Order: sequence, then structure tokens, then C-alpha cells
Amino acid sequence: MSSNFKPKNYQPLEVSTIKNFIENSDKIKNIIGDTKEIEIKEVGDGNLNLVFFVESKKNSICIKQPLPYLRVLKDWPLTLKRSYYESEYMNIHSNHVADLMPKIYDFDPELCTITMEKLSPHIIMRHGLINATKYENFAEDISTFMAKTLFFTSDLYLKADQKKELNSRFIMNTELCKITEDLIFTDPYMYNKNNRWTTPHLDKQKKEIENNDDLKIAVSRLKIKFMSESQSLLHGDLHTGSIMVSENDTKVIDPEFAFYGPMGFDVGALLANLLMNFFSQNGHEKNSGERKEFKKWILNLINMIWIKFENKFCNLWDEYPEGDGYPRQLFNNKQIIKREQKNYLQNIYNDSIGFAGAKIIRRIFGFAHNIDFDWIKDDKMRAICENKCANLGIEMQINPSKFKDISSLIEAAIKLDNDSISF
Ligand code: SR1
Ligand code: MG
Repeated sequence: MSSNFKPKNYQPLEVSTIKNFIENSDKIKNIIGDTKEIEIKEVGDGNLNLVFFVESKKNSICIKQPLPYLRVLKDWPLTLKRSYYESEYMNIHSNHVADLMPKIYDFDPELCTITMEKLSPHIIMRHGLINATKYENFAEDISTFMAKTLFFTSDLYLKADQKKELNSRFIMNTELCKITEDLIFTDPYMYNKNNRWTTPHLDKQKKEIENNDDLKIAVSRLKIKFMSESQSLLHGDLHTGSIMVSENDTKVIDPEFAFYGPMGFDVGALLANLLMNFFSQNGHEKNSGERKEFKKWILNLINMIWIKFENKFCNLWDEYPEGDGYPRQLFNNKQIIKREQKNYLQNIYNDSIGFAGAKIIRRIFGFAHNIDFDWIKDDKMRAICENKCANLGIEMQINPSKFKDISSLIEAAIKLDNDSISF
């Protein structure tokens, strides 16, 4: 299960070997049809994997294959087993959210490939948001995705043995969890050769982070929560680079970090990435003020996502109170459960705030950054956007009670965005 897991016939695919790969699989060949005139492109631009698009007259597919190391840092070994976890996650959730993920055609345990539907005309959501494109169905779609994936794999819906069995299928995704444990909860708070930030402008803030004991305690508490609370089967990397969108459609991709963890980790990842996009907008303006309207839209999106998620999650709980968590026999009085739902959702919200704060800091001071900020060409401008957002990320971790509900989070973001900062 570790990085030395290597099936006997594993070979990284190349554009020149894809035809052969298709011809060796009846299933895939059937989808593609005649391979004589196919077009093949390697398009992977993430941190980890190879991604090929194949187009024939009949159909188009996407083949994703892990490498035994990090694509962006070749001397960092990484288990091939991750594609197994990704395909397991997609299979499990295809019951609940089939229309919110690409269709999977094949998982090849030898080559570790996942062959799936090629999404078109979808693009990576992060790219769309950087260009200030609005996705009007997104709040509806992603709140459904999170409510269903998190509820249906929790103790609220499953019997204890079913949940433990599911958990056991992901329990050894330890290498991917370790990336998160190091890159999100540890490295940004100390010296690490892989860390980077907009220097020299953010040098002072980086030092303050390293010297802030309250912050290091807060992030370590979040790390403990991440490592020990097996609440639901998480996507594990639910940022806007793991979501593809078209005008009216949303598809969640890339669940290779899947594992059983605290629900707020997925919700927080999404909120953090939308907040980072909000703070990056000034840096993408050609004329000052032109993104004002879009920034309002992003904040409203954050608000809608949380409210819809909360409602949908509680509705699922009302409809399927089947899990061992709150045995039905104990609660004849529905009001008691209603009250407890509020409490439960408040806890998810509180966790989401902390995790979102940690996710913000890692993307500004850690190893893997977001293009939302990285694509701001002017260093000073980028530093200003990042600094304001990082101030929010720090507060969200040390003073989560300041953000008791989603409107207080939004007000705080507006206030920090209006701060005048100069370097
Ligand atoms: C070393 S991989 C860096 C990051 O890329 C993925 O998207 C995850 O967020 C991971 O932490
Ligand atoms: Mg990914």
C-alpha cells in the first residue's frame, strides 16, 4: 500500500502507447470505436498525475494515470495506489451523486489508470473564476454534492458495521493523508525548503506565523481533528481545481485524497478556495473597480453554498434517520432531533471555518499555491491580496468564534479587503 506498491505490468503511458492501451481493453475499445483516426493529447497540469484526452469519431475519453512520484517534484515518491482510492470513492458515491461526477468507464489495477468520460465543454472552475465567470447553478450543485456525500457515509445514515467496513477501505490511504498533514497543518508554520511565498513583501508575515504560538496550537488542534475524527468519507481535496464546470453543469473530479475524516475538512476546502478567489480579484483587474460586481457575487455564492448545504443535510437527516448515530427508538419527539441538528450543523460549520483558515495559509506560505494568486503578475499587488487573505486565514484559526455564522465570515472578508495596505 505504500510507495513501493507497483503492479507487475505498471508502465507510465505515453501518447505513443495509448492506442495499444485502448486496443487491449474491449470495454474501452467499444467506447472509442475505430482507433485508426484518434487524436491523443497529454493535458495533465495538476501536481500529481498524467492525464490524456483521446478523441475518436465516435467518442471522447479521459485517461488518468498516477506516476510513482509527484509530477511537480520527481524526487518525491508517491504511491500508485491513489488511483484505487479515487475509483473506490467514485464508485461508492455514484449511488448518490452520479450526475455530479464524470462517468467512470474502467479502472485498470495493473496500469492504475482510470478511464472516464471526457467532460466537454467543461473547464476547471478555478480558471473560470479567475476570469470572473459566474456559475449560476454552482451553489445548488455543490451543496447537493457535499450534503449527500457527507450524510450518506456518516453514522447518521449508516449502521455502525457498514460504516466501519467503508472506513476500512480507505484507512490505508496514509501517504495522501500524510501530504495533507505535512503540507497543510505543519510545514507552513516552520522552515521547510519547499515553502514559498511572495518575498520580500510577505517575509514579515511568514515570520509572524512561525512565531505565533496560538496559531500553531490552533492548527495542531485542527490536525488532530483531521487525523482522528472519522465522521464521513471525504473527497479530501475539494478545491476549485478539483471541480469542472460548464455554464450549467458541475462535476467533481480528483478524489484521490479520499479518506474518513471530519466533514468540515471538505466544506472548509471549498470555502477557503472561494475566499482566496475573492481576495485575488483586485489583482486581476485591468481597470480599477471592474471586478466589484463579481466580488459581490463570489461572497453571495459562499453564503448560498453554506445555507443550501445546511438545509439539504438536515432534510436528508429527516428523510433517512437510519444510522446508528441517533437511534430512532430514543427520539419520539422530533423537536429534540431538530434542536440537535442545529447543534450538529453548527459544529460542522465551526470545523469548516478552522480548516478553511488552514487551507488559506498553506496556499500562501506552503509548497503548493493557487493560480488565483500566482497569476497576479505584479508582485506587490499579489502580496497585498495574499496578505489580506492570510490575515483572515489566521483569524479563522485563532478566533473562530468571531465567525459564528456565515454572514460574519462574509462581513470580515469585506472589511479586510477594504483595508489599505502598502509594502
Ligand atoms: C504535493 S501535492 C500538493 C497538493 O496538490 C493537491 O491538489 C493537494 O491539495 C496537495 O496538497
Ligand atoms: Mg488533484
